[in-house]
Amino acid sequence: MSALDPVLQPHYETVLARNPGEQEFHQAVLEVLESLGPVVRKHRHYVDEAVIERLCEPERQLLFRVPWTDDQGRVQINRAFRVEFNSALGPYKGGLRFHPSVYLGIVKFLGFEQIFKNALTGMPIGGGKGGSDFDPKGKSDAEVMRFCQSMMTELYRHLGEYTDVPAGDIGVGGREIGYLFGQYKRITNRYESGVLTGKGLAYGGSQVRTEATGYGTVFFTEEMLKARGQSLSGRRVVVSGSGNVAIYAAQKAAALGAHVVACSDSSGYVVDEDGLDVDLLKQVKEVERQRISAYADQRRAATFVAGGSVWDVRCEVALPCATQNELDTDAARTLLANGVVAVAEGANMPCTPGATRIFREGAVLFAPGKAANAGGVATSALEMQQNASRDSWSFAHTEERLRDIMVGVHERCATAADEYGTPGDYVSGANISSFIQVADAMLSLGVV
Ligand code: NDP
Ligand code: 2IT
Repeated sequence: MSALDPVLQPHYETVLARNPGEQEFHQAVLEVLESLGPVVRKHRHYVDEAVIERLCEPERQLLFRVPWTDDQGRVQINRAFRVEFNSALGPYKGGLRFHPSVYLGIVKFLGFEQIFKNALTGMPIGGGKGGSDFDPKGKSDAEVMRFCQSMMTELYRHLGEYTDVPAGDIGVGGREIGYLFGQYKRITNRYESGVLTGKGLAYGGSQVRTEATGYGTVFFTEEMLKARGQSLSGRRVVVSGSGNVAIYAAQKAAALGAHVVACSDSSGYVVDEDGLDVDLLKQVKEVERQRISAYADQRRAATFVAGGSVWDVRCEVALPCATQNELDTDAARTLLANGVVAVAEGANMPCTPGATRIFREGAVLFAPGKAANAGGVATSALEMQQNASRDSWSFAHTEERLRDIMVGVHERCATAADEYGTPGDYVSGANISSFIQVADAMLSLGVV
């Protein structure tokens, strides 16, 4: 594992100085820059032509007020963001997150990651991210709708199928995308299907988009194991989170013969030694919008543990699918002691830098989020393709495309890691392969 190359040190310091207090953004930048030593030693022009500085500064950052009225008739004010980070490869593409923790530093870290993730998919999409500190928990459908409509009333002027194409992320699923699309259509008087992805199947959504991030994470995990002559079949798996990514990661891992025994939310975790009942999990989380404890209430084999860490549950394959920095060094040591062989980040940056180091040094197969969870945005790009051609594909065909894309992401990471002297290291492979692609495109476009 490489430390920061001295040539790149001043660039990192500039990022710290220009973006004070944005710890998650600093962390995401440092992880990429730490991988780039061998690249800039071989290709000095990336430094000389200021590609690193350009990449670390978003092309555009939007920050605006979202006023809305709650069910009691009180006016509420939230803050919303859209960071349009890099459009060298295509229109800005990336999700919207609604969570009380959202601030500019989180949106920037996510937007920065998205540039590289999107490049890894091989699809023509640039990187962006957005969101709000609005908390959808405990809000009525009508409140969520009024918030989404108000947010889009400002955001619409910055979007377009050739400009910027949001989708979901934490707290933003099919319901929110529907309200956002409805308002966009109303304001613009255009049925511009390709302006948002993650749409419902009834109005231009793609098969497999709902499942894509979780499925893709598992496909990537299978590829890593396959490269070592192993497979997921019969493996004990723990997933963190119990939202969109976690549910479909659990579903696909089980379909491939794994034994998925635990998942979590921010209040605790559930252990189910009979194997998670994914249909029940979907009912509890997607239909009833309940807490994970309600799953245990409805299933005798399951136990809910309030608080605590889901990573205390023994497993061979760990799939962190909740949020950033949820898996720390203590958890990594526990997983290693319990015999973990593979960790794949379904979430964005869920492992702290210390945890990542422990896995990489411990010879655990480790897939960084920008590779492992790229299936979601890749299927968004497939949704855009279908919208552009006014077509809709079958589930089987779309899933096959997703599988091929994840095999391609794995291949790109593995090849770059080999070429730059870090074989088997998917972190450096992902960062190097995507950096070179984006940097070359930027240089071709001139100083813009
Ligand atoms: P959801 O909102 O559907 O689910 C999020 C899950 O993570 C919930 O179980 C939630 O628990 C838990 N969680 C969220 N914040 C915290 C926190 N601060 N502490 C502990 N648990 C938390 O989101 P998604 O499943 O869509 O997203 C999960 C992760 O995957 C995120 O990192 C996202 O950026 C990433 N991702 C999502 C993609 C997508 O297509 N949706 C694509 C690629 C990556 P609780 O309900 O208690 O808050
Ligand atoms: O982090 C991510 O890749 C997403 N939230 C999905 C982005 C998208 O545009 O589908």
